[in-house]
Amino acid sequence: MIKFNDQNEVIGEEYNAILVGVELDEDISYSMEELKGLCEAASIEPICTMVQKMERPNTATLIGKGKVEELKEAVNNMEADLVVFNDELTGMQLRNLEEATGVRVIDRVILILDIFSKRATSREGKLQVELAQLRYRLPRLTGFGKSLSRLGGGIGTRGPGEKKLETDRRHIERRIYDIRDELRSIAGTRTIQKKQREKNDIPVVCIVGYTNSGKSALMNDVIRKLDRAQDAENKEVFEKDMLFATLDTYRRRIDLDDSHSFVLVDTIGFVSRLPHLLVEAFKSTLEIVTEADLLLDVVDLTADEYDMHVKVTEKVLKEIGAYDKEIITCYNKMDLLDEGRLNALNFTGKNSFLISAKYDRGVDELLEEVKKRLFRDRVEVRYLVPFAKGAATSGIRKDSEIKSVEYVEEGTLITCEIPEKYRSRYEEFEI
Ligand SMILES: Nc1nc2c(ncn2[C@@H]2O[C@H](COP(=O)(O)OP(=O)(O)OP(=O)(O)O)[C@@H](O)[C@H]2O)c(=O)[nH]1
Ligand SMILES: [Mg+2]
Repeated sequence: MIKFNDQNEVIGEEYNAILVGVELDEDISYSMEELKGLCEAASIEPICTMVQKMERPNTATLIGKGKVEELKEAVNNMEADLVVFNDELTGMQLRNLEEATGVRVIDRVILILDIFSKRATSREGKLQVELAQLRYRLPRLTGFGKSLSRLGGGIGTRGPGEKKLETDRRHIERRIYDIRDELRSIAGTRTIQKKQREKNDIPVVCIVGYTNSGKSALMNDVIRKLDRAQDAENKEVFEKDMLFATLDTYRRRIDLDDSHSFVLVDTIGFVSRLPHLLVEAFKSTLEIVTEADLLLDVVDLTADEYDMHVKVTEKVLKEIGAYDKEIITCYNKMDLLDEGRLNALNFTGKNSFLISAKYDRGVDELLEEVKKRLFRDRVEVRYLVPFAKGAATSGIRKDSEIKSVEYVEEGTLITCEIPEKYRSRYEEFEI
């Protein structure tokens, strides 16, 4: 028996779930394996898997009539209390399937949303997930309210009774409006922060990639290497062997040396069939990716389908409008591959690096390349600015990385590295 708390969230006991997938024209075995991983991340125990090959899904129940009967029997025989579909279900399909099986039915979208809602920590992250949940619920409200219907945003939430439907709909719409409002104001604050960053002109590097590939591990390795501050340890981010360990973006300033710094950003991981609603909701958090000077796509070499992971990442980057960025692919976890497999890999050029974020292998070479790309358009220039032109001196300080400053009779003598695009601003002082 599953217990709910006041908010209708599941407490205590795990669900025993039957996983169901529909195979149209592509092989879904990997996707079903991943669904198991997602279940585990949501404390759901997958007890059996059913796949139906078909040409066209059934409008009323997704799977065919016979398969529904089979599912019903399996639920009874195995005492399952949940059915998880790999495909997104319509409101009608959810209702019909719940009626037929007598247990709660959810789909991949609710499952991922549920994991996200449990893990989100920042105010913004929580609001974004809630927004996606509400937008999922709204078109599925109609027709619900039969005794068995328990459609909710999260796995543990129970749906409304028929009479409450209209009130619920209005309530949801109002809540969506309020959330959007608050998200806009959070985004506004971020624009101010962005302006400040631009003033300092520190380049931004975003770590992106499939979930569990080692993005946070890479971030932590770089922090350990280069952050000489006493509280470097406190700057490390959460890293764990589970799907969606990171749900917010984390920014850290990294000083490569005295005159080369950048902001390194750890982001949320991607997954195949990432619900579109969620990508939408996370667009503002991922906005930093679209503004980055360079992306590091971390790929887990030990994953059987890492090619597919690269493709999924490409697809999401396209969706958020960041695919035109410079990308370095970082093939990670090389420590887990034997010599033979490593030798078989043939990465040429400076667009792919073989690394181990955990054991700090290949990361120095990677950072060397990052440095080259970020600062390649900088030139070393010497300026002599008369004391009367104080504004130019502060302008140079703002726009460049200062190497040295000397005060001579004629004025201030500055040696600095300045981005090519700002050079002309101070042309008259160049010596
Ligand atoms: N053996 C080995 N394990 C690694 C390496 N890099 C990361 N890991 C492990 O892989 C797991 C996932 O690493 P994370 O850094 O949390 O992965 P992530 O990409 O941030 O994942 P999400 O935040 O969930 O998207 C952790 O258990 C890491 O310790 C590596 O180079 N070698
Ligand atoms: Mg992470």
